[in-house]
Amino acid sequence: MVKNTATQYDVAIVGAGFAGLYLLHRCRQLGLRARVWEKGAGVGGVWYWNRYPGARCDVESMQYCYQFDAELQQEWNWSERYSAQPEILRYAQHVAQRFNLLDGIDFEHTVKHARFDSEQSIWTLTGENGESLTARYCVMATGCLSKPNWPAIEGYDDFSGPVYHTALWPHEGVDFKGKRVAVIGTGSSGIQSIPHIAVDAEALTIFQRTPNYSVPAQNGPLDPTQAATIKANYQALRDSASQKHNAIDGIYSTESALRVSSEERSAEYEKRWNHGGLTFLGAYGDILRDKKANDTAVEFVHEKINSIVNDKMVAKLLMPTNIIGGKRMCVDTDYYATFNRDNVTLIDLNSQPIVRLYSHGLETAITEYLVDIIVIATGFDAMTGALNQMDIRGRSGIALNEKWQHGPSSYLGLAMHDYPNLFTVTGPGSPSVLTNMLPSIEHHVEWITNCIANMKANEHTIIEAEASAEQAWWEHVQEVASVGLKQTTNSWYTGANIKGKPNVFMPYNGGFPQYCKKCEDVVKKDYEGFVKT
Ligand code: N01
Repeated sequence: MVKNTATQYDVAIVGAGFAGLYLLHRCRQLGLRARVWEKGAGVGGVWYWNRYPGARCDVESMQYCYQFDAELQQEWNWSERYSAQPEILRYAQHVAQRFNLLDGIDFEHTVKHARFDSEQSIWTLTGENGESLTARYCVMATGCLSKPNWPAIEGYDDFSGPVYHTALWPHEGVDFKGKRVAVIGTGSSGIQSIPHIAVDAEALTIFQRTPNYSVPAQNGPLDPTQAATIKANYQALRDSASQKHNAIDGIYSTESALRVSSEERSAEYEKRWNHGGLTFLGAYGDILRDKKANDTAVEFVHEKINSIVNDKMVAKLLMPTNIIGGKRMCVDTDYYATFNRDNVTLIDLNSQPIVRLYSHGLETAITEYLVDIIVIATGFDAMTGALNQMDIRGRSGIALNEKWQHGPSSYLGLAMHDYPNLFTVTGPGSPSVLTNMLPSIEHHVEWITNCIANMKANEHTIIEAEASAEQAWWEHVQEVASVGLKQTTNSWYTGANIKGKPNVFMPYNGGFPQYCKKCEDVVKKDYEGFVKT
């Protein structure tokens, strides 16, 4: 018999990652009754699932954490400049406990359908387990990178060894000692895991389709004096970050790479390479605007790869030829140096595509590779994947994935016309993945919960984005995306990594400050672009 535990809540929240946790806390602070459904058996979202060796954040720990609670900010101590996954997961677990959130979450609850009943103005979530949850509002806190992308390779069932996706890593870990391992994919997940697997495995073969740009993290223990200095004036760091295009504090030059001498430019790139991290691209203001400026950064990174990797044929294969910063740049520890190890081999899939998996390994167009373990590091169906895999139906009963069949559209990345009382945290059309996710999440959570509280206070029951507002915003998202070089590269930002996915630049590239200002203006004008009843 199907168990029906239908209960009336103000807010149904899907996902218990950083967005879902803060949503639940904020709802409770505002006196809203909320319930979270989470697919995993614990909190942490992306940090719950992505447990592969070497997984760590590419935004510095002192910035990649919540700022909504001053005491939490002061009491938590990060051990490294860039935290590793286990520590970030412990932080999420700490937050859940500290704010007594666990009793508001149903774990191992995967949403199958979400339906809006126009007559009663109620959302009903139905789980894969047959349970249901009803609420006036529904907030999708399902993450931008949460639906793993499995490459369409023949023969998964034929392979006799284990196959692990980096985004679905076993909790007990994987023992690579004495094993022959294949890694498919050289994005951030591959680039972070490869140096670790190489140390343990007997032999590691890396199957690369496209090389990626990676800069060293220059990670290390977090200097306690530096952490104390930040904590003494945390707000200044947060305020400064909120004024940055990507919501990450750092030094970003507005100068042109082409207006300085090549010696000066090299010195600047060298300084940033040695400093480590994503702010490498902040060396000049036109790297992502002008191809010639971009070429100067490309040349520098190519030279670095060439200087690190001993085998010059391998070095050449590792040099990306597309623009730098088109795809999300990777931040690594010892990635390029790993190719100097005797037990590591790089295979270029352009010259020998994978044909199939067979019982003892991988077969390419040229030969067979005997392996014991296969690691799939092929990324995600980003931004829309997690939403589209649920059957979400709004006022007129049209499924969201049908509305989005030619690409997503939204109003502010927060709401969609025809889906009243439904909100998305860091949805397509918001800065999300182009920013530090934590401040973007906090911004959305506060905007959404304030909106719901405002609705209740004014005795409204329905809020829905106007079709015209959604269209105008989406045109703006595309207009902003068309400026500069970023959209010229095929990437998961554009959906190009998923076969058949519409090619649309999904995140908002107008910058975090401009975006926040727009959201603030909408509220000031009594939720301009929304209809409330
Ligand atoms: O995924 P990706 P990811 N056969 O899509 C290759 C975040 N993240 O999981 O470029 C063979 O970047 C594909 O090749 P190609 C971060 O935002 C953050 O690594 O399509 N290869 C590519 O090399 C990041 O950007 C951290 O030709 C195939 C790779 O697989 C995002 O997640 C850590 C293939 C996929 O790279 C995604 O990163 C990890 C096929 N059929 C992730 N299909 C941090 O540092 C795909 N590939 C916080």
